[in-house]
Amino acid sequence: MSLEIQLRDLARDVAIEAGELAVRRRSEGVSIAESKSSVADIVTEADREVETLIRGLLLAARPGDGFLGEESGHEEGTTDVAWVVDPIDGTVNYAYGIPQYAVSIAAARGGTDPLAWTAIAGAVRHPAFDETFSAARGEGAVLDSLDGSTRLAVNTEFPAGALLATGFGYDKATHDADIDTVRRVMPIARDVRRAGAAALDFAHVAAGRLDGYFERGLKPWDRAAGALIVQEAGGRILDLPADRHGRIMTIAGDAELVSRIGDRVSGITADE
Ligand code: LIP
Repeated sequence: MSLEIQLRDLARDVAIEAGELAVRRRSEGVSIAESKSSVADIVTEADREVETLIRGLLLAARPGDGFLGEESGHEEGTTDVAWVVDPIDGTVNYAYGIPQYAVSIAAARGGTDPLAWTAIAGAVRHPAFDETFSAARGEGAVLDSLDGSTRLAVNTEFPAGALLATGFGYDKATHDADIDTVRRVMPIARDVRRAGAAALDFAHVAAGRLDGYFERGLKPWDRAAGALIVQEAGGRILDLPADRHGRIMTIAGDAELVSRIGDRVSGITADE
């Protein structure tokens, strides 16, 4: 069994166990531990507890691996594998009781700078729906659910326009620019969804439930697993240069659609 498949299976198993803890804590009531970049950017006690569980399980299975978690930061390892983890992606949904949140776990390679890492395996667990999306580089992407295991493929045909997802950052100062981006992209969309969890947006693009996704300012843990799953489902990930707020635009989906969205976001295509 290849290393990529071993890492995928480990990520999947740990994400399932972590998701069960997140669901239990949600049913017991959620407490906000603190705000981070802004009063809207919250972390719950469950975020921290779930990340601690994930870290413990991964490093027990693979001592010496590196770790980058949204809540605990970066710890360099002694192997050439590092884990990139968002314990609860969609934290605001989780805090409000909206069942659109995911556990995102990716295994990456690439030295000491997390921004240079390349994901080689990953899993996105949607515990409220009992769905696990996963991929190993070069091995395709799959969805495991009550319906069994299904290979994933991005949509390539959208005659009525593309069903797109996007998201907005916690910094209110960036919202005008984000709304302007949506306006630029709308001529090629049939509609837009804003579900509040990047990892699920990527996973749903890979599963063909969305045609494309774009968002500025994603963190490595928001995107590491989901972007690989899109790529292994035949899609493309395009990163555009940072805007005046220092936020890179990430676009996911069928290669031709991604290029069209990128042209509009960049202002290359005039508004119709
Ligand atoms: C969230 C992302 C979402 C984005 C939110 C936030 P978090 O991550 O998944 O796509 O729009 O602003 O960044 O904070 O829930 O881990």
